[in-house]
Amino acid sequence: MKSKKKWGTALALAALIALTAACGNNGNNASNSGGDASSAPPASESSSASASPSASPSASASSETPAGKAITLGFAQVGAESGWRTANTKSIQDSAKNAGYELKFSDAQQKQENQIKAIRSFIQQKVDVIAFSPVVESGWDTVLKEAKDAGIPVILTDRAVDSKDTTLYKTFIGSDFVEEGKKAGQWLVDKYKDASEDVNIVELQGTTGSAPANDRKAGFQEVIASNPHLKIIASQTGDFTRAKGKEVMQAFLKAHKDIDVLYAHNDDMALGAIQAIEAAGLKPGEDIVIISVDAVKDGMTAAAEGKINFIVECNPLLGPQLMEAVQAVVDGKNIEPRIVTKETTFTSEQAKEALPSREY
Ligand code: GYE
Repeated sequence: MKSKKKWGTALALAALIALTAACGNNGNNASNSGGDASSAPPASESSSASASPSASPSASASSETPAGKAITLGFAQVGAESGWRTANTKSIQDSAKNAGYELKFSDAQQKQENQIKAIRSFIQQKVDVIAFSPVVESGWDTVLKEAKDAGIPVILTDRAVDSKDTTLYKTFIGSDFVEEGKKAGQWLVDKYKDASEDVNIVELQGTTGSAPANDRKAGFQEVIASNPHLKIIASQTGDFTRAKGKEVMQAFLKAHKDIDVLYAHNDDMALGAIQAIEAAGLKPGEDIVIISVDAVKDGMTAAAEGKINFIVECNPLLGPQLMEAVQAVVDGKNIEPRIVTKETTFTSEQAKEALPSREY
Protein backbone atom coordinates (compact mmCIF):
# COMPACT_ATOMS: atom_id res chain seq x y z
CA MET A 1 0.00 0.00 0.00
CA LYS A 2 2.78 2.41 -0.79
CA SER A 3 1.80 5.50 -2.68
CA LYS A 4 4.22 6.47 -5.39
CA LYS A 5 4.73 10.18 -5.53
CA LYS A 6 4.94 11.18 -9.13
CA TRP A 7 6.00 14.73 -8.47
CA GLY A 8 8.32 16.16 -5.94
CA THR A 9 6.99 18.92 -3.78
CA ALA A 10 9.22 21.47 -5.42
CA LEU A 11 8.02 20.45 -8.83
CA ALA A 12 4.39 20.68 -7.76
CA LEU A 13 4.91 24.13 -6.33
CA ALA A 14 6.76 25.28 -9.42
CA ALA A 15 3.94 23.94 -11.56
CA LEU A 16 1.40 25.72 -9.41
CA ILE A 17 3.22 29.01 -9.68
CA ALA A 18 3.57 28.58 -13.43
CA LEU A 19 -0.10 27.74 -13.71
CA THR A 20 -1.13 30.74 -11.68
CA ALA A 21 1.06 32.97 -13.81
CA ALA A 22 -0.20 31.41 -17.01
CA CYS A 23 -3.76 32.04 -15.97
CA GLY A 24 -3.04 35.71 -15.47
CA ASN A 25 -5.58 35.93 -12.67
CA ASN A 26 -5.13 39.38 -11.34
CA GLY A 27 -6.81 39.46 -7.99
CA ASN A 28 -10.02 41.09 -9.05
CA ASN A 29 -12.30 42.62 -6.53
CA ALA A 30 -15.86 43.23 -7.47
CA SER A 31 -18.08 40.52 -8.75
CA ASN A 32 -20.67 41.06 -11.42
CA SER A 33 -24.17 39.81 -11.41
CA GLY A 34 -24.33 36.98 -8.94
CA GLY A 35 -24.44 33.36 -10.01
CA ASP A 36 -28.17 33.33 -9.66
CA ALA A 37 -29.05 29.74 -8.96
CA SER A 38 -32.74 30.44 -8.81
CA SER A 39 -33.43 32.48 -11.90
CA ALA A 40 -34.54 30.68 -14.99
CA PRO A 41 -33.43 31.87 -18.38
CA PRO A 42 -33.80 33.84 -20.59
CA ALA A 43 -30.74 35.61 -19.48
CA SER A 44 -31.83 38.77 -17.87
CA GLU A 45 -28.99 39.62 -15.59
CA SER A 46 -26.54 41.91 -17.03
CA SER A 47 -23.87 44.01 -15.59
CA SER A 48 -22.27 46.80 -17.35
CA ALA A 49 -18.67 46.93 -16.43
CA SER A 50 -16.72 50.06 -16.95
CA ALA A 51 -13.19 49.47 -18.09
CA SER A 52 -10.85 49.46 -15.19
CA PRO A 53 -7.42 50.98 -15.70
CA SER A 54 -5.91 47.75 -14.42
CA ALA A 55 -7.84 45.72 -16.93
CA SER A 56 -6.65 42.17 -17.37
CA PRO A 57 -3.64 41.92 -19.65
CA SER A 58 -5.71 39.60 -21.76
CA ALA A 59 -8.08 42.35 -22.72
CA SER A 60 -5.77 45.28 -22.90
CA ALA A 61 -6.13 45.98 -26.63
CA SER A 62 -9.61 47.45 -26.78
CA SER A 63 -12.84 46.56 -25.10
CA GLU A 64 -15.00 47.84 -27.87
CA THR A 65 -16.51 46.56 -31.05
CA PRO A 66 -15.35 48.16 -34.33
CA ALA A 67 -18.47 50.33 -34.05
CA GLY A 68 -17.14 51.77 -30.79
CA LYS A 69 -19.65 50.08 -28.47
CA ALA A 70 -18.69 48.12 -25.35
CA ILE A 71 -18.49 44.43 -26.21
CA THR A 72 -21.52 42.49 -25.02
CA LEU A 73 -20.86 38.89 -24.01
CA GLY A 74 -23.69 36.44 -23.37
CA PHE A 75 -22.56 33.63 -21.09
CA ALA A 76 -24.71 30.55 -20.41
CA GLN A 77 -23.31 28.83 -17.32
CA VAL A 78 -24.01 25.21 -16.34
CA GLY A 79 -25.29 25.96 -12.84
CA ALA A 80 -23.97 26.27 -9.31
CA GLU A 81 -23.42 22.59 -8.61
CA SER A 82 -19.92 22.60 -7.15
CA GLY A 83 -17.06 24.58 -5.65
CA TRP A 84 -15.39 24.39 -9.05
CA ARG A 85 -18.39 26.04 -10.69
CA THR A 86 -18.50 28.83 -8.09
CA ALA A 87 -14.84 29.64 -8.76
CA ASN A 88 -15.42 29.45 -12.52
CA THR A 89 -18.40 31.82 -12.39
CA LYS A 90 -16.47 34.33 -10.31
CA SER A 91 -13.51 34.17 -12.66
CA ILE A 92 -15.73 34.89 -15.66
CA GLN A 93 -17.61 37.70 -13.97
CA ASP A 94 -14.48 39.36 -12.63
CA SER A 95 -12.61 39.05 -15.90
CA ALA A 96 -15.50 40.48 -17.92
CA LYS A 97 -15.66 43.42 -15.59
CA ASN A 98 -11.93 44.03 -15.77
CA ALA A 99 -12.04 43.82 -19.54
CA GLY A 100 -14.83 46.40 -19.66
CA TYR A 101 -17.34 44.08 -21.32
CA GLU A 102 -21.04 44.02 -20.67
CA LEU A 103 -21.77 40.52 -19.40
CA LYS A 104 -25.18 38.92 -19.72
CA PHE A 105 -24.97 35.94 -17.40
CA SER A 106 -27.41 33.07 -17.24
CA ASP A 107 -27.45 30.06 -14.88
CA ALA A 108 -28.99 26.94 -16.44
CA GLN A 109 -29.38 24.96 -13.22
CA GLN A 110 -27.77 21.94 -14.90
CA LYS A 111 -30.51 21.75 -17.56
CA GLN A 112 -29.73 21.77 -21.26
CA GLU A 113 -33.12 23.24 -22.20
CA ASN A 114 -32.37 26.25 -20.01
CA GLN A 115 -29.06 26.78 -21.76
CA ILE A 116 -30.70 26.55 -25.17
CA LYS A 117 -33.26 29.17 -24.10
CA ALA A 118 -30.51 31.43 -22.82
CA ILE A 119 -28.55 31.14 -26.07
CA ARG A 120 -31.69 31.98 -28.09
CA SER A 121 -32.26 34.97 -25.87
CA PHE A 122 -28.67 36.13 -26.45
CA ILE A 123 -29.22 35.80 -30.19
CA GLN A 124 -32.38 37.92 -29.93
CA GLN A 125 -30.54 40.53 -27.92
CA LYS A 126 -27.84 40.61 -30.61
CA VAL A 127 -24.91 40.18 -28.24
CA ASP A 128 -21.46 40.40 -29.85
CA VAL A 129 -20.24 37.00 -28.67
CA ILE A 130 -21.90 34.01 -27.01
CA ALA A 131 -19.90 31.76 -24.69
CA PHE A 132 -21.16 28.75 -22.80
CA SER A 133 -20.19 25.62 -20.89
CA PRO A 134 -22.42 22.93 -22.35
CA VAL A 135 -24.12 20.87 -19.63
CA VAL A 136 -24.01 17.77 -21.83
CA GLU A 137 -22.11 16.99 -25.03
CA SER A 138 -24.85 16.26 -27.54
CA GLY A 139 -27.85 18.10 -28.95
CA TRP A 140 -26.38 21.50 -29.77
CA ASP A 141 -26.33 21.63 -33.56
CA THR A 142 -29.65 23.40 -34.07
CA VAL A 143 -29.09 26.27 -31.67
CA LEU A 144 -25.46 26.65 -32.72
CA LYS A 145 -26.62 26.97 -36.33
CA GLU A 146 -29.07 29.64 -35.28
CA ALA A 147 -26.20 31.62 -33.73
CA LYS A 148 -24.07 31.13 -36.82
CA ASP A 149 -26.90 32.26 -39.12
CA ALA A 150 -27.32 35.36 -36.96
CA GLY A 151 -23.60 36.07 -37.39
CA ILE A 152 -22.83 35.73 -33.69
CA PRO A 153 -19.60 33.88 -32.89
CA VAL A 154 -19.72 31.19 -30.20
CA ILE A 155 -16.91 30.18 -27.84
CA LEU A 156 -17.08 26.99 -25.79
CA THR A 157 -15.51 27.03 -22.35
CA ASP A 158 -14.91 24.23 -19.87
CA ARG A 159 -16.99 21.49 -21.56
CA ALA A 160 -17.06 20.29 -25.15
CA VAL A 161 -19.89 19.49 -27.58
CA ASP A 162 -19.91 16.51 -29.93
CA SER A 163 -21.06 18.49 -33.00
CA LYS A 164 -19.41 17.21 -36.16
CA ASP A 165 -19.47 20.67 -37.70
CA THR A 166 -16.65 22.47 -35.94
CA THR A 167 -17.40 25.72 -37.78
CA LEU A 168 -20.29 26.14 -35.35
CA TYR A 169 -17.91 27.51 -32.73
CA LYS A 170 -14.64 29.45 -32.79
CA THR A 171 -12.69 27.65 -30.11
CA PHE A 172 -12.99 25.41 -27.09
CA ILE A 173 -11.12 26.59 -23.99
CA GLY A 174 -10.79 24.07 -21.19
CA SER A 175 -9.17 21.04 -19.64
CA ASP A 176 -8.33 17.72 -21.21
CA PHE A 177 -10.70 15.53 -19.21
CA VAL A 178 -9.44 12.25 -20.68
CA GLU A 179 -5.98 13.19 -19.48
CA GLU A 180 -7.40 13.92 -16.01
CA GLY A 181 -8.97 10.45 -15.87
CA LYS A 182 -5.67 8.94 -16.99
CA LYS A 183 -3.76 10.74 -14.25
CA ALA A 184 -6.21 9.39 -11.67
CA GLY A 185 -5.88 5.88 -13.10
CA GLN A 186 -2.10 6.03 -13.29
CA TRP A 187 -1.80 6.91 -9.61
CA LEU A 188 -3.90 3.87 -8.78
CA VAL A 189 -1.95 1.60 -11.10
CA ASP A 190 1.28 2.72 -9.40
CA LYS A 191 -0.17 2.33 -5.93
CA TYR A 192 -1.39 -1.20 -6.52
CA LYS A 193 1.31 -2.43 -8.86
CA ASP A 194 2.19 -5.32 -6.51
CA ALA A 195 -1.39 -6.26 -5.64
CA SER A 196 -2.02 -9.97 -5.61
CA GLU A 197 -5.74 -9.67 -4.88
CA ASP A 198 -8.58 -7.79 -6.47
CA VAL A 199 -8.90 -4.10 -5.63
CA ASN A 200 -12.58 -3.13 -5.58
CA ILE A 201 -13.26 0.32 -6.95
CA VAL A 202 -16.50 2.29 -6.82
CA GLU A 203 -16.93 5.26 -9.13
CA LEU A 204 -19.00 8.40 -8.64
CA GLN A 205 -19.58 9.79 -12.11
CA GLY A 206 -20.30 13.39 -12.95
CA THR A 207 -23.46 14.56 -14.70
CA THR A 208 -24.62 11.91 -17.16
CA GLY A 209 -23.74 12.82 -20.73
CA SER A 210 -21.38 15.64 -19.75
CA ALA A 211 -17.93 15.80 -21.28
CA PRO A 212 -16.07 15.60 -17.95
CA ALA A 213 -18.08 12.55 -16.84
CA ASN A 214 -17.62 10.76 -20.17
CA ASP A 215 -13.94 11.57 -20.49
CA ARG A 216 -12.85 11.13 -16.89
CA LYS A 217 -14.44 7.70 -16.93
CA ALA A 218 -12.85 6.74 -20.26
CA GLY A 219 -9.34 7.93 -19.35
CA PHE A 220 -9.43 6.17 -15.98
CA GLN A 221 -10.73 2.92 -17.42
CA GLU A 222 -8.16 2.90 -20.18
CA VAL A 223 -5.26 3.17 -17.76
CA ILE A 224 -6.46 0.78 -15.05
CA ALA A 225 -7.10 -1.89 -17.70
CA SER A 226 -3.36 -2.60 -17.54
CA ASN A 227 -3.90 -4.34 -14.18
CA PRO A 228 -6.72 -6.93 -14.12
CA HIS A 229 -6.85 -6.74 -10.31
CA LEU A 230 -8.23 -3.21 -10.55
CA LYS A 231 -11.97 -3.77 -10.78
CA ILE A 232 -14.76 -1.22 -10.94
CA ILE A 233 -17.52 -3.00 -9.00
CA ALA A 234 -20.05 -0.15 -9.07
CA SER A 235 -20.37 3.11 -11.00
CA GLN A 236 -23.16 5.64 -10.78
CA THR A 237 -23.76 9.34 -11.31
CA GLY A 238 -23.64 11.74 -8.39
CA ASP A 239 -24.37 14.69 -10.69
CA PHE A 240 -21.23 16.53 -9.49
CA THR A 241 -22.97 17.52 -6.23
CA ARG A 242 -22.11 16.86 -2.59
CA ALA A 243 -25.64 15.74 -1.70
CA LYS A 244 -25.81 13.17 -4.49
CA GLY A 245 -22.27 12.01 -3.79
CA LYS A 246 -23.26 11.25 -0.23
CA GLU A 247 -26.49 9.54 -1.20
CA VAL A 248 -24.91 7.29 -3.83
CA MET A 249 -21.96 6.41 -1.57
CA GLN A 250 -24.42 5.37 1.13
CA ALA A 251 -26.01 3.01 -1.36
CA PHE A 252 -22.60 1.69 -2.47
CA LEU A 253 -21.64 0.99 1.15
CA LYS A 254 -24.90 -0.85 1.75
CA ALA A 255 -24.52 -3.00 -1.35
CA HIS A 256 -20.78 -3.75 -1.07
CA LYS A 257 -18.91 -4.65 2.09
CA ASP A 258 -15.52 -4.76 0.43
CA ILE A 259 -14.88 -1.36 -1.17
CA ASP A 260 -11.16 -0.54 -1.39
CA VAL A 261 -11.16 2.59 -3.54
CA LEU A 262 -13.49 5.45 -4.42
CA TYR A 263 -12.89 7.35 -7.65
CA ALA A 264 -15.03 10.51 -7.67
CA HIS A 265 -15.18 12.67 -10.79
CA ASN A 266 -15.06 15.81 -8.62
CA ASP A 267 -14.20 16.98 -5.11
CA ASP A 268 -17.76 17.81 -4.12
CA MET A 269 -18.96 14.25 -4.69
CA ALA A 270 -15.90 12.94 -2.83
CA LEU A 271 -16.70 15.26 0.08
CA GLY A 272 -20.29 14.02 0.20
CA ALA A 273 -19.03 10.44 0.04
CA ILE A 274 -16.62 11.12 2.90
CA GLN A 275 -19.61 12.01 5.08
CA ALA A 276 -21.25 8.70 4.18
CA ILE A 277 -18.03 6.76 4.82
CA GLU A 278 -17.54 8.37 8.22
CA ALA A 279 -21.18 7.79 9.14
CA ALA A 280 -20.61 4.10 8.35
CA GLY A 281 -17.79 4.05 10.91
CA LEU A 282 -15.01 3.85 8.33
CA LYS A 283 -11.96 6.06 7.85
CA PRO A 284 -11.82 7.89 4.53
CA GLY A 285 -8.31 7.80 3.07
CA GLU A 286 -7.42 4.68 5.07
CA ASP A 287 -10.21 2.11 4.99
CA ILE A 288 -11.22 3.44 1.60
CA VAL A 289 -8.64 5.11 -0.63
CA ILE A 290 -10.11 8.19 -2.31
CA ILE A 291 -9.18 9.84 -5.61
CA SER A 292 -10.97 12.90 -6.93
CA VAL A 293 -10.71 15.64 -9.52
CA ASP A 294 -10.78 19.48 -9.28
CA ALA A 295 -8.49 20.45 -6.35
CA VAL A 296 -10.78 23.19 -5.05
CA LYS A 297 -10.11 24.46 -1.52
CA ASP A 298 -12.46 22.08 0.30
CA GLY A 299 -11.08 19.12 -1.63
CA MET A 300 -7.50 20.18 -0.96
CA THR A 301 -8.32 20.60 2.73
CA ALA A 302 -9.68 17.04 2.88
CA ALA A 303 -6.55 15.88 1.05
CA ALA A 304 -4.31 17.73 3.51
CA GLU A 305 -6.18 15.93 6.31
CA GLY A 306 -5.49 12.60 4.62
CA LYS A 307 -9.14 11.95 3.77
CA ILE A 308 -8.55 12.23 0.03
CA ASN A 309 -5.40 10.46 -1.11
CA PHE A 310 -4.94 11.94 -4.57
CA ILE A 311 -6.46 14.86 -6.44
CA VAL A 312 -6.16 15.64 -10.11
CA GLU A 313 -6.32 19.37 -10.66
CA CYS A 314 -8.90 20.94 -12.96
CA ASN A 315 -8.46 24.69 -13.19
CA PRO A 316 -11.69 26.75 -13.09
CA LEU A 317 -10.05 30.15 -13.64
CA LEU A 318 -10.93 30.34 -17.31
CA GLY A 319 -12.15 33.95 -17.30
CA PRO A 320 -8.95 35.70 -18.47
CA GLN A 321 -8.44 33.24 -21.33
CA LEU A 322 -12.07 33.57 -22.32
CA MET A 323 -11.94 37.38 -22.45
CA GLU A 324 -8.77 37.18 -24.53
CA ALA A 325 -10.58 34.91 -26.98
CA VAL A 326 -13.64 37.19 -27.06
CA GLN A 327 -11.44 40.15 -27.93
CA ALA A 328 -9.66 38.21 -30.67
CA VAL A 329 -12.94 37.08 -32.19
CA VAL A 330 -14.38 40.61 -32.14
CA ASP A 331 -11.16 41.95 -33.68
CA GLY A 332 -11.46 39.35 -36.44
CA LYS A 333 -8.17 37.72 -35.49
CA ASN A 334 -7.38 34.07 -35.98
CA ILE A 335 -7.80 31.95 -32.91
CA GLU A 336 -6.62 28.44 -32.01
CA PRO A 337 -9.51 25.98 -32.30
CA ARG A 338 -8.52 24.30 -29.02
CA ILE A 339 -7.00 26.01 -25.97
CA VAL A 340 -6.02 23.48 -23.28
CA THR A 341 -5.69 24.50 -19.64
CA LYS A 342 -2.49 23.53 -17.82
CA GLU A 343 -2.95 21.39 -14.73
CA THR A 344 -1.13 19.29 -12.15
CA THR A 345 -1.89 16.66 -9.46
CA PHE A 346 -1.61 16.54 -5.66
CA THR A 347 -0.95 13.79 -3.13
CA SER A 348 -2.01 14.47 0.50
CA GLU A 349 1.45 15.83 1.34
CA GLN A 350 1.53 18.06 -1.70
CA ALA A 351 -1.98 19.32 -0.91
CA LYS A 352 -0.83 20.32 2.57
CA GLU A 353 1.98 22.40 1.08
CA ALA A 354 -0.08 23.96 -1.68
CA LEU A 355 -3.16 24.81 0.38
CA PRO A 356 -2.05 28.17 1.86
CA SER A 357 -1.45 29.67 -1.58
CA ARG A 358 -4.50 28.15 -3.24
CA GLU A 359 -6.72 30.66 -5.05
CA TYR A 360 -9.89 28.60 -5.30
O1 GYE B 1 -14.99 19.18 -12.47
C1 GYE B 1 -17.11 19.80 -11.59
C2 GYE B 1 -18.14 20.72 -12.12
O2 GYE B 1 -17.02 20.87 -16.05
C3 GYE B 1 -14.82 20.74 -15.28
O3 GYE B 1 -18.05 20.54 -13.51
C4 GYE B 1 -16.24 20.99 -14.94
C5 GYE B 1 -16.77 20.10 -13.85
C6 GYE B 1 -16.01 20.10 -12.54
O4 GYE B 1 -19.34 20.59 -11.58
O5 GYE B 1 -16.80 20.05 -10.24
